[in-house]
Amino acid sequence: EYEERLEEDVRSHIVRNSIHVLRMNDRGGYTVPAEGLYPFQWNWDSAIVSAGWAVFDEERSWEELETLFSDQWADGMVASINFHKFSETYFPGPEIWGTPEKPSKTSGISQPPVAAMAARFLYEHAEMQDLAKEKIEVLFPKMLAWHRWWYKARDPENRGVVAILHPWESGMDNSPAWDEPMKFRIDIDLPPYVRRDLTHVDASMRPTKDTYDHYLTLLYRFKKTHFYDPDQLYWISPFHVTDLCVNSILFRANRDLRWIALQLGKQEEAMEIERWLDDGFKGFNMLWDDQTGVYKCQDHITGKLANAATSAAFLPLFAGVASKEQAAKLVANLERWLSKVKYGVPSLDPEDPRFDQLRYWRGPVWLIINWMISNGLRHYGYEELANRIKQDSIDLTSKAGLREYFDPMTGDGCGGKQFSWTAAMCLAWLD
Ligand code: 9WN
Repeated sequence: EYEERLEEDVRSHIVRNSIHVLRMNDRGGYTVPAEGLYPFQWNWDSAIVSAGWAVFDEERSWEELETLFSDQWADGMVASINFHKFSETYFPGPEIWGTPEKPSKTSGISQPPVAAMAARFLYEHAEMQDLAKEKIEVLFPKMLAWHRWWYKARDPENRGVVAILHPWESGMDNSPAWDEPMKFRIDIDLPPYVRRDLTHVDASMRPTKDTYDHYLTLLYRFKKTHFYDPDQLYWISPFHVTDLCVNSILFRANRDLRWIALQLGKQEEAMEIERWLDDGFKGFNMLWDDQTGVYKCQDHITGKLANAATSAAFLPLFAGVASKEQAAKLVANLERWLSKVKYGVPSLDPEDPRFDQLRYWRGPVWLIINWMISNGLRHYGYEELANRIKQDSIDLTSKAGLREYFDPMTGDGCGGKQFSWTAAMCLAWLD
């Protein structure tokens, strides 16, 4: 009984601390992912964080999404980063991105489209229902325009699945799934640069210099292409990948957007979204690797599936796009992975020789991914496994606090501290 009380005390402390972290990272209408390390508004962070705000301040939670869409591009894109206020603590900032406005308001690429999922969450949990209705009506056409952008700018060949043109677009920046597609040549005239991330976080946890050179080669090439003209980037990018994270989130977000459309009586729009879902089912079939029983990202340039199984392999469960048979195979793999680590879900198969328990997206655990996988497992009827992942997430945050990500072997916290999306997950999922 004493232990139970102790556990309760720890959790109520975490809930209070999570509220404190969101308030501390609030910059007025938007929340930064972490003080210093990430001083701007990041796209998918912000959408996830709005669900955290919803638990204790509904008005503020809608404001988070409104601010995210305030710098939406004319063609519908919502950029990966919105630079509302000046900061020198992050590289590359607005002066490097150099998107058309002066000074640049945003980066020139996008990030996983979580917003429609978040908007549905806010709407369904709303106590202030009139406010929710008013807000969602304004947000709906903006979210629809963003989803349309994904298909127009990132799937002009109508494959049913969209491409990412930069690892930063996936949100899983340093994934081993990009090792092969990142083998293009670095520009020889790449301007010298100073990384700022290494002043905040140990180099062993971050991408290498060679990886950064590749990131920047892409950035400068895109900038040279009529300032990130999305209609051209698809055809000129040397990095061209069908990513499971973006596509699973887009598929799930399409379901939620369709649900919202029907709430608002928008039949025609709902049918348009329905077609994306139908095509998505077909597109995902290309990403299934039957031999190993997992989904894989695909290099669109060579047509090959990635030679790495990452935690994104399980996200089609969250999308609800996997068949029952595929789900059973995914679960068998997930169980094997979990038997090799103390805390799930590692971001790479622990038996992969590249597995690195500390380095960005090459081994560590992220709570937002745990939430998506656990949610997907529940949907397919794997309650026990879903609970194990939830319990691991509770144990990790009880032990290490609100860190950016966690070591799957020791449970130690890694990367940034007082991290907004981890706080949001503690409020919206774990409490
Ligand atoms: C680049 C903010 C972001 C997350 C990404 C994560 C990391 C940025 C970086 O931080 O990416 O966008 O500089 O490393 O990989 O998922 O949105 O938390």
